[in-house]
Amino acid sequence: MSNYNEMWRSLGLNMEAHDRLLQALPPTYHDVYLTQPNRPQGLEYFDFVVNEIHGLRIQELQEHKQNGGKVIGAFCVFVPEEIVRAAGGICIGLCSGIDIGAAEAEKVLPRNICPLIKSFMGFKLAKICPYFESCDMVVGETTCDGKKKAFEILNDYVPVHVMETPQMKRGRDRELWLEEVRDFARLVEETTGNRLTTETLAKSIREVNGKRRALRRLAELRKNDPAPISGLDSLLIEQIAMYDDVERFTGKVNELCDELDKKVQTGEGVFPSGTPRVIVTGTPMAIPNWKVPHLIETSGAVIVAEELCTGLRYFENEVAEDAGAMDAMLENVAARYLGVNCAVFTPNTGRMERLVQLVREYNADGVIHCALSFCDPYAVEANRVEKVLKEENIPLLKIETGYDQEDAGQLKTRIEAFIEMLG
Ligand code: BJ8
Repeated sequence: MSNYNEMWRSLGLNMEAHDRLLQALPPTYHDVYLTQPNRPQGLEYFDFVVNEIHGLRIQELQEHKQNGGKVIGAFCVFVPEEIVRAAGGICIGLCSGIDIGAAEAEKVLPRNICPLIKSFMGFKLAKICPYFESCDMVVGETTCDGKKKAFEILNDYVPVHVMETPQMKRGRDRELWLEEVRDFARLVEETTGNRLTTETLAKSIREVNGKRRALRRLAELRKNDPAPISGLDSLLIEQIAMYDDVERFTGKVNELCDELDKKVQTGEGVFPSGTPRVIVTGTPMAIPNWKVPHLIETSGAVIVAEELCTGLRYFENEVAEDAGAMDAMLENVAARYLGVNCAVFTPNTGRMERLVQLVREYNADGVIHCALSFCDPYAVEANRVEKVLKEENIPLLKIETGYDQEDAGQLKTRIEAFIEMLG
Protein backbone atom coordinates (compact mmCIF):
# COMPACT_ATOMS: atom_id res chain seq x y z
CA MET A 1 0.00 0.00 0.00
CA SER A 2 3.09 2.26 0.08
CA ASN A 3 2.08 3.68 -3.34
CA TYR A 4 -0.50 5.72 -1.42
CA ASN A 5 2.18 7.54 0.61
CA GLU A 6 1.72 10.79 -1.29
CA MET A 7 -2.02 10.76 -0.71
CA TRP A 8 -1.58 10.05 3.02
CA ARG A 9 0.99 12.83 3.33
CA SER A 10 -1.32 15.27 1.59
CA LEU A 11 -4.00 14.40 4.18
CA GLY A 12 -1.57 15.44 6.91
CA LEU A 13 -1.27 11.96 8.46
CA ASN A 14 1.45 11.23 11.00
CA MET A 15 3.28 8.84 8.68
CA GLU A 16 5.26 7.07 11.39
CA ALA A 17 2.22 6.29 13.54
CA HIS A 18 0.19 5.41 10.46
CA ASP A 19 2.88 2.93 9.35
CA ARG A 20 2.71 1.25 12.74
CA LEU A 21 -1.06 0.83 12.33
CA LEU A 22 -0.69 -0.60 8.83
CA GLN A 23 1.95 -3.03 10.01
CA ALA A 24 -0.24 -4.27 12.87
CA LEU A 25 -3.34 -4.98 10.77
CA PRO A 26 -2.26 -7.67 8.21
CA PRO A 27 -0.90 -10.23 10.74
CA THR A 28 -3.98 -9.81 12.93
CA TYR A 29 -6.25 -10.17 9.90
CA HIS A 30 -4.37 -13.23 8.75
CA ASP A 31 -4.57 -14.93 12.14
CA VAL A 32 -8.22 -14.08 12.77
CA TYR A 33 -9.71 -14.29 9.28
CA LEU A 34 -7.60 -16.13 6.76
CA THR A 35 -7.10 -19.18 8.98
CA GLN A 36 -10.85 -19.93 9.17
CA PRO A 37 -11.89 -23.17 7.47
CA ASN A 38 -14.34 -23.42 4.53
CA ARG A 39 -14.63 -19.69 3.81
CA PRO A 40 -17.00 -18.90 0.91
CA GLN A 41 -15.34 -17.56 -2.25
CA GLY A 42 -17.47 -14.43 -2.27
CA LEU A 43 -15.47 -13.19 0.71
CA GLU A 44 -12.56 -12.37 -1.60
CA TYR A 45 -14.07 -8.96 -2.26
CA PHE A 46 -14.31 -8.19 1.47
CA ASP A 47 -10.73 -9.40 2.04
CA PHE A 48 -9.71 -7.05 -0.76
CA VAL A 49 -11.56 -4.14 0.89
CA VAL A 50 -9.72 -4.75 4.16
CA ASN A 51 -6.44 -5.07 2.31
CA GLU A 52 -7.13 -1.68 0.72
CA ILE A 53 -8.67 -0.17 3.85
CA HIS A 54 -6.52 2.98 3.76
CA GLY A 55 -5.86 2.81 0.02
CA LEU A 56 -8.47 2.47 -2.67
CA ARG A 57 -11.49 3.66 -0.67
CA ILE A 58 -9.59 6.75 0.52
CA GLN A 59 -8.59 7.42 -3.07
CA GLU A 60 -12.28 7.25 -4.04
CA LEU A 61 -13.15 9.73 -1.29
CA GLN A 62 -10.40 12.09 -2.50
CA GLU A 63 -11.67 11.88 -6.08
CA HIS A 64 -15.17 12.61 -4.84
CA LYS A 65 -13.85 15.68 -3.01
CA GLN A 66 -11.83 16.85 -6.02
CA ASN A 67 -15.09 16.78 -7.98
CA GLY A 68 -16.67 19.08 -5.41
CA GLY A 69 -18.28 16.37 -3.25
CA LYS A 70 -18.28 16.35 0.56
CA VAL A 71 -17.52 13.58 3.04
CA ILE A 72 -19.41 13.38 6.32
CA GLY A 73 -18.22 11.13 9.14
CA ALA A 74 -20.44 9.56 11.80
CA PHE A 75 -19.96 7.55 15.00
CA CYS A 76 -23.44 6.24 15.49
CA VAL A 77 -26.06 4.39 13.47
CA PHE A 78 -28.50 7.23 14.25
CA VAL A 79 -26.98 9.49 11.59
CA PRO A 80 -29.27 9.29 8.51
CA GLU A 81 -27.06 8.21 5.64
CA GLU A 82 -29.84 8.67 3.07
CA ILE A 83 -29.92 12.43 3.66
CA VAL A 84 -26.18 12.78 3.04
CA ARG A 85 -26.39 10.69 -0.15
CA ALA A 86 -29.42 12.59 -1.42
CA ALA A 87 -27.35 15.79 -1.28
CA GLY A 88 -24.52 14.16 -3.23
CA GLY A 89 -22.32 13.54 -0.17
CA ILE A 90 -20.70 10.36 1.11
CA CYS A 91 -21.44 9.26 4.66
CA ILE A 92 -18.83 7.09 6.36
CA GLY A 93 -18.81 5.42 9.74
CA LEU A 94 -15.60 6.31 11.59
CA CYS A 95 -14.29 3.09 13.02
CA SER A 96 -12.93 3.52 16.60
CA GLY A 97 -12.18 -0.17 17.09
CA ILE A 98 -8.49 -0.11 18.09
CA ASP A 99 -6.53 1.53 20.93
CA ILE A 100 -3.66 2.76 18.81
CA GLY A 101 -3.91 6.48 19.69
CA ALA A 102 -4.66 5.96 23.40
CA ALA A 103 -1.64 7.93 24.66
CA GLU A 104 -2.72 11.02 22.70
CA ALA A 105 -6.35 10.59 23.72
CA GLU A 106 -5.42 10.44 27.41
CA LYS A 107 -4.03 13.97 27.16
CA VAL A 108 -7.60 15.26 26.86
CA LEU A 109 -9.74 12.42 28.24
CA PRO A 110 -9.74 10.53 31.55
CA ARG A 111 -7.98 7.15 31.47
CA ASN A 112 -11.05 5.25 32.58
CA ILE A 113 -13.37 5.96 29.70
CA CYS A 114 -14.96 3.72 27.08
CA PRO A 115 -12.30 2.51 24.61
CA LEU A 116 -14.49 3.47 21.65
CA ILE A 117 -14.44 7.12 22.73
CA LYS A 118 -10.74 6.98 23.50
CA SER A 119 -10.13 5.39 20.12
CA PHE A 120 -11.81 8.09 18.01
CA MET A 121 -10.15 10.86 20.00
CA GLY A 122 -6.81 9.09 19.63
CA PHE A 123 -7.26 8.68 15.89
CA LYS A 124 -7.91 12.40 15.49
CA LEU A 125 -5.23 13.69 17.87
CA ALA A 126 -2.53 11.32 16.60
CA LYS A 127 -3.57 11.92 12.97
CA ILE A 128 -3.61 8.27 11.97
CA CYS A 129 -6.97 7.83 10.28
CA PRO A 130 -7.28 8.90 6.62
CA TYR A 131 -11.08 8.59 6.87
CA PHE A 132 -11.16 11.13 9.69
CA GLU A 133 -8.81 13.43 7.76
CA SER A 134 -11.07 13.17 4.68
CA CYS A 135 -14.14 14.44 6.55
CA ASP A 136 -15.54 17.89 5.85
CA MET A 137 -17.79 17.51 8.86
CA VAL A 138 -18.27 15.00 11.65
CA VAL A 139 -21.67 14.24 13.15
CA GLY A 140 -21.94 13.39 16.82
CA GLU A 141 -24.99 12.60 18.95
CA THR A 142 -26.15 12.95 22.52
CA THR A 143 -26.41 9.21 23.11
CA CYS A 144 -24.16 8.47 26.09
CA ASP A 145 -22.55 11.10 28.35
CA GLY A 146 -18.99 10.11 27.47
CA LYS A 147 -19.52 10.62 23.75
CA LYS A 148 -21.58 13.76 24.23
CA LYS A 149 -18.86 15.48 26.25
CA ALA A 150 -16.04 14.13 24.07
CA PHE A 151 -17.64 15.80 21.02
CA GLU A 152 -17.13 19.19 22.71
CA ILE A 153 -13.40 18.47 22.79
CA LEU A 154 -13.34 16.97 19.30
CA ASN A 155 -14.90 20.17 17.98
CA ASP A 156 -11.54 21.91 18.70
CA TYR A 157 -9.98 19.77 15.96
CA VAL A 158 -12.73 19.22 13.36
CA PRO A 159 -16.19 20.78 12.82
CA VAL A 160 -18.66 18.62 14.77
CA HIS A 161 -22.42 18.84 14.45
CA VAL A 162 -24.21 17.14 17.34
CA MET A 163 -27.69 15.68 16.82
CA GLU A 164 -29.83 15.51 19.93
CA THR A 165 -30.95 11.92 20.19
CA PRO A 166 -33.83 11.44 22.63
CA GLN A 167 -33.60 9.08 25.63
CA MET A 168 -37.22 7.93 25.41
CA LYS A 169 -39.60 7.07 22.58
CA ARG A 170 -42.76 9.00 23.46
CA GLY A 171 -44.64 11.33 21.09
CA ARG A 172 -42.72 14.42 22.25
CA ASP A 173 -39.38 12.57 21.82
CA ARG A 174 -40.35 11.63 18.28
CA GLU A 175 -41.15 15.29 17.54
CA LEU A 176 -37.78 16.38 18.93
CA TRP A 177 -35.99 13.79 16.81
CA LEU A 178 -37.91 14.80 13.68
CA GLU A 179 -36.81 18.42 14.25
CA GLU A 180 -33.22 17.20 14.60
CA VAL A 181 -33.50 15.29 11.33
CA ARG A 182 -34.93 18.37 9.57
CA ASP A 183 -32.08 20.53 10.95
CA PHE A 184 -29.59 17.93 9.82
CA ALA A 185 -31.07 17.96 6.30
CA ARG A 186 -30.68 21.77 6.18
CA LEU A 187 -27.09 21.55 7.43
CA VAL A 188 -26.21 18.88 4.88
CA GLU A 189 -27.65 21.10 2.13
CA GLU A 190 -25.48 24.01 3.33
CA THR A 191 -22.35 21.86 3.62
CA THR A 192 -22.71 20.18 0.23
CA GLY A 193 -24.18 23.19 -1.57
CA ASN A 194 -26.90 20.89 -2.96
CA ARG A 195 -30.63 21.08 -2.26
CA LEU A 196 -32.43 17.87 -1.39
CA THR A 197 -35.21 17.08 -3.83
CA THR A 198 -37.99 14.54 -3.52
CA GLU A 199 -36.36 12.60 -6.40
CA THR A 200 -32.84 12.48 -4.90
CA LEU A 201 -34.13 11.62 -1.43
CA ALA A 202 -36.47 8.90 -2.73
CA LYS A 203 -33.61 7.38 -4.76
CA SER A 204 -31.23 7.52 -1.82
CA ILE A 205 -33.82 5.92 0.50
CA ARG A 206 -34.23 3.07 -2.02
CA GLU A 207 -30.45 2.59 -2.31
CA VAL A 208 -29.77 2.52 1.43
CA ASN A 209 -32.77 0.22 1.92
CA GLY A 210 -31.24 -1.99 -0.78
CA LYS A 211 -28.07 -2.26 1.31
CA ARG A 212 -30.16 -3.15 4.37
CA ARG A 213 -32.08 -5.79 2.40
CA ALA A 214 -28.87 -7.43 1.20
CA LEU A 215 -27.59 -7.57 4.78
CA ARG A 216 -30.92 -9.02 5.92
CA ARG A 217 -30.70 -11.66 3.22
CA LEU A 218 -27.28 -12.61 4.58
CA ALA A 219 -28.67 -12.68 8.12
CA GLU A 220 -31.55 -14.96 7.03
CA LEU A 221 -29.10 -17.47 5.56
CA ARG A 222 -27.41 -17.78 8.94
CA LYS A 223 -30.58 -19.34 10.35
CA ASN A 224 -29.54 -22.59 8.68
CA ASP A 225 -27.67 -25.40 10.41
CA PRO A 226 -24.88 -25.81 9.45
CA ALA A 227 -24.34 -22.06 9.21
CA PRO A 228 -23.05 -21.24 5.70
CA ILE A 229 -20.83 -18.37 6.92
CA SER A 230 -19.01 -17.67 10.17
CA GLY A 231 -20.01 -14.94 12.59
CA LEU A 232 -16.57 -13.40 12.19
CA ASP A 233 -17.02 -13.02 8.43
CA SER A 234 -20.55 -11.71 8.86
CA LEU A 235 -19.32 -9.14 11.37
CA LEU A 236 -16.62 -8.05 8.93
CA ILE A 237 -19.24 -7.46 6.23
CA GLU A 238 -21.38 -5.50 8.69
CA GLN A 239 -18.35 -3.38 9.61
CA ILE A 240 -17.46 -2.73 5.95
CA ALA A 241 -21.10 -1.70 5.29
CA MET A 242 -20.36 1.48 7.24
CA TYR A 243 -17.83 2.91 4.81
CA ASP A 244 -17.90 1.12 1.46
CA ASP A 245 -19.62 2.42 -1.67
CA VAL A 246 -23.32 1.61 -1.15
CA GLU A 247 -24.20 0.16 -4.56
CA ARG A 248 -21.00 -1.84 -5.03
CA PHE A 249 -21.27 -3.22 -1.49
CA THR A 250 -24.93 -4.19 -1.99
CA GLY A 251 -24.06 -6.03 -5.21
CA LYS A 252 -21.21 -7.94 -3.56
CA VAL A 253 -23.31 -8.98 -0.55
CA ASN A 254 -26.02 -10.26 -2.90
CA GLU A 255 -23.42 -12.18 -4.95
CA LEU A 256 -22.14 -13.77 -1.76
CA CYS A 257 -25.70 -14.67 -0.76
CA ASP A 258 -26.22 -16.40 -4.14
CA GLU A 259 -23.21 -18.58 -3.33
CA LEU A 260 -24.46 -19.22 0.22
CA ASP A 261 -27.90 -20.19 -1.12
CA LYS A 262 -26.23 -23.03 -3.01
CA LYS A 263 -24.23 -24.07 0.03
CA VAL A 264 -27.40 -24.25 2.09
CA GLN A 265 -29.04 -26.44 -0.56
CA THR A 266 -26.13 -28.88 -0.50
CA GLY A 267 -25.86 -28.79 3.29
CA GLU A 268 -22.37 -27.23 3.31
CA GLY A 269 -21.38 -25.08 6.24
CA VAL A 270 -18.40 -23.49 7.94
CA PHE A 271 -18.79 -25.58 11.09
CA PRO A 272 -20.31 -29.06 11.47
CA SER A 273 -24.05 -29.34 11.88
CA GLY A 274 -24.98 -29.30 15.57
CA THR A 275 -22.26 -26.82 16.57
CA PRO A 276 -23.54 -24.73 19.52
CA ARG A 277 -25.14 -21.53 18.18
CA VAL A 278 -24.80 -18.22 20.01
CA ILE A 279 -26.09 -14.68 19.57
CA VAL A 280 -23.81 -11.80 20.51
CA THR A 281 -25.41 -8.66 21.98
CA GLY A 282 -24.09 -5.43 23.47
CA THR A 283 -21.91 -2.52 22.42
CA PRO A 284 -20.88 -2.07 18.78
CA MET A 285 -17.78 -3.93 17.55
CA ALA A 286 -16.09 -1.38 15.34
CA ILE A 287 -13.47 -2.52 12.84
CA PRO A 288 -10.90 -4.00 13.68
CA ASN A 289 -12.36 -5.15 17.01
CA TRP A 290 -12.77 -8.89 16.38
CA LYS A 291 -11.48 -10.07 19.77
CA VAL A 292 -14.55 -11.67 21.35
CA PRO A 293 -16.05 -13.19 18.14
CA HIS A 294 -12.64 -14.75 17.42
CA LEU A 295 -12.50 -16.22 20.93
CA ILE A 296 -16.06 -17.58 20.58
CA GLU A 297 -15.56 -19.19 17.19
CA THR A 298 -12.25 -20.76 18.17
CA SER A 299 -13.88 -22.23 21.29
CA GLY A 300 -16.36 -24.52 19.57
CA ALA A 301 -19.40 -22.30 18.83
CA VAL A 302 -20.73 -20.42 15.83
CA ILE A 303 -22.18 -16.92 16.09
CA VAL A 304 -25.46 -16.82 14.19
CA ALA A 305 -26.50 -13.18 14.78
CA GLU A 306 -25.22 -9.91 16.21
CA GLU A 307 -27.78 -7.88 18.18
CA LEU A 308 -25.38 -4.94 17.83
CA CYS A 309 -25.15 -1.65 15.95
CA THR A 310 -22.51 -3.41 13.86
CA GLY A 311 -25.17 -6.00 13.16
CA LEU A 312 -28.95 -6.28 13.11
CA ARG A 313 -29.65 -2.85 14.61
CA TYR A 314 -27.95 -1.31 11.57
CA PHE A 315 -30.10 -3.01 8.94
CA GLU A 316 -33.23 -4.50 10.51
CA ASN A 317 -35.59 -1.60 9.91
CA GLU A 318 -36.14 0.13 6.58
CA VAL A 319 -37.26 3.65 5.78
CA ALA A 320 -40.82 3.45 4.40
CA GLU A 321 -40.74 4.22 0.67
CA ASP A 322 -44.35 5.32 0.35
CA ALA A 323 -43.99 9.10 0.86
CA GLY A 324 -44.26 11.57 -2.02
CA ALA A 325 -43.58 14.92 -0.35
CA MET A 326 -40.29 16.03 1.24
CA ASP A 327 -41.70 16.48 4.73
CA ALA A 328 -43.35 13.06 4.73
CA MET A 329 -40.08 11.51 3.55
CA LEU A 330 -38.15 13.14 6.39
CA GLU A 331 -40.79 11.85 8.80
CA ASN A 332 -40.25 8.33 7.45
CA VAL A 333 -36.49 8.72 7.82
CA ALA A 334 -36.82 9.96 11.42
CA ALA A 335 -39.25 7.15 12.32
CA ARG A 336 -36.92 4.45 11.00
CA TYR A 337 -34.01 5.60 13.13
CA LEU A 338 -36.04 5.69 16.32
CA GLY A 339 -36.57 1.96 15.83
CA VAL A 340 -32.94 1.36 16.90
CA ASN A 341 -32.85 -0.26 20.35
CA CYS A 342 -29.80 1.47 21.83
CA ALA A 343 -29.19 1.12 25.58
CA VAL A 344 -29.30 4.90 25.99
CA PHE A 345 -33.12 4.65 25.79
CA THR A 346 -35.16 4.15 28.93
CA PRO A 347 -36.87 1.82 29.16
CA ASN A 348 -35.33 -0.20 26.35
CA THR A 349 -37.79 -3.08 26.41
CA GLY A 350 -37.68 -3.36 22.59
CA ARG A 351 -34.15 -4.75 22.85
CA MET A 352 -35.16 -7.46 25.36
CA GLU A 353 -38.18 -8.50 23.30
CA ARG A 354 -36.13 -8.64 20.10
CA LEU A 355 -33.39 -10.65 21.78
CA VAL A 356 -35.83 -13.34 22.89
CA GLN A 357 -37.37 -13.45 19.38
CA LEU A 358 -33.92 -13.73 17.82
CA VAL A 359 -32.98 -16.69 20.01
CA ARG A 360 -36.09 -18.51 18.72
CA GLU A 361 -35.73 -17.40 15.07
CA TYR A 362 -32.06 -18.31 14.82
CA ASN A 363 -32.41 -21.44 16.93
CA ALA A 364 -29.66 -20.18 19.23
CA ASP A 365 -28.48 -22.14 22.26
CA GLY A 366 -27.33 -19.10 24.23
CA VAL A 367 -26.46 -15.41 24.30
CA ILE A 368 -23.15 -13.67 25.00
CA HIS A 369 -23.54 -10.10 26.25
CA CYS A 370 -20.42 -8.14 25.49
CA ALA A 371 -20.04 -4.58 26.82
CA LEU A 372 -17.01 -2.36 26.33
CA SER A 373 -15.34 -1.46 29.64
CA PHE A 374 -16.71 1.72 31.25
CA CYS A 375 -19.85 1.68 29.08
CA ASP A 376 -22.53 2.36 31.68
CA PRO A 377 -25.63 2.10 29.42
CA TYR A 378 -24.83 -1.44 28.27
CA ALA A 379 -23.15 -2.69 31.46
CA VAL A 380 -26.17 -1.63 33.52
CA GLU A 381 -28.70 -2.82 30.94
CA ALA A 382 -27.05 -6.25 31.06
CA ASN A 383 -29.06 -6.74 34.25
CA ARG A 384 -32.36 -6.31 32.33
CA VAL A 385 -31.10 -8.66 29.62
CA GLU A 386 -30.19 -11.24 32.26
CA LYS A 387 -33.61 -10.99 33.93
CA VAL A 388 -35.57 -11.48 30.71
CA LEU A 389 -33.38 -14.31 29.40
CA LYS A 390 -33.57 -16.09 32.76
CA GLU A 391 -37.37 -15.98 32.62
CA GLU A 392 -37.15 -17.62 29.19
CA ASN A 393 -34.52 -20.18 30.31
CA ILE A 394 -32.00 -18.87 27.80
CA PRO A 395 -28.36 -19.28 28.93
CA LEU A 396 -26.36 -16.04 29.11
CA LEU A 397 -22.70 -15.16 29.54
CA LYS A 398 -21.84 -11.54 30.43
CA ILE A 399 -18.48 -10.09 29.43
CA GLU A 400 -16.91 -6.66 29.88
CA THR A 401 -13.72 -6.00 27.98
CA GLY A 402 -11.64 -3.40 26.14
CA TYR A 403 -9.49 -3.38 23.00
CA ASP A 404 -6.29 -4.74 24.56
CA GLN A 405 -5.49 -8.46 24.52
CA GLU A 406 -4.49 -8.74 28.18
CA ASP A 407 -7.66 -10.52 29.26
CA ALA A 408 -7.88 -12.79 26.19
CA GLY A 409 -6.75 -15.94 28.07
CA GLN A 410 -9.15 -15.37 30.93
CA LEU A 411 -12.04 -14.62 28.55
CA LYS A 412 -11.32 -17.74 26.53
CA THR A 413 -11.57 -19.90 29.65
CA ARG A 414 -14.98 -18.39 30.51
CA ILE A 415 -16.26 -18.65 26.94
CA GLU A 416 -15.12 -22.28 26.61
CA ALA A 417 -16.86 -23.20 29.86
CA PHE A 418 -20.08 -21.49 28.67
CA ILE A 419 -20.01 -23.25 25.29
CA GLU A 420 -19.29 -26.59 26.93
CA MET A 421 -22.35 -26.05 29.09
CA LEU A 422 -24.43 -25.27 25.94
CA GLY A 423 -23.07 -28.29 24.12
S1 BJ8 B 1 -27.09 3.54 18.66
S2 BJ8 B 1 -24.91 1.64 20.74
S3 BJ8 B 1 -23.75 3.27 17.79
S4 BJ8 B 1 -24.74 5.15 20.72
S5 BJ8 B 1 -19.87 1.81 23.93
S6 BJ8 B 1 -19.63 5.27 23.18
S7 BJ8 B 1 -22.76 3.87 24.43
S8 BJ8 B 1 -19.85 4.30 26.52
S9 BJ8 B 1 -21.60 3.28 20.95
FE1 BJ8 B 1 -23.62 3.35 20.10
FE2 BJ8 B 1 -25.24 4.73 18.57
FE3 BJ8 B 1 -26.19 3.47 20.71
FE4 BJ8 B 1 -25.43 2.11 18.58
FE5 BJ8 B 1 -21.03 5.30 24.90
FE6 BJ8 B 1 -21.15 2.73 25.51
FE7 BJ8 B 1 -18.91 3.73 24.58
FE8 BJ8 B 1 -21.06 3.51 23.00
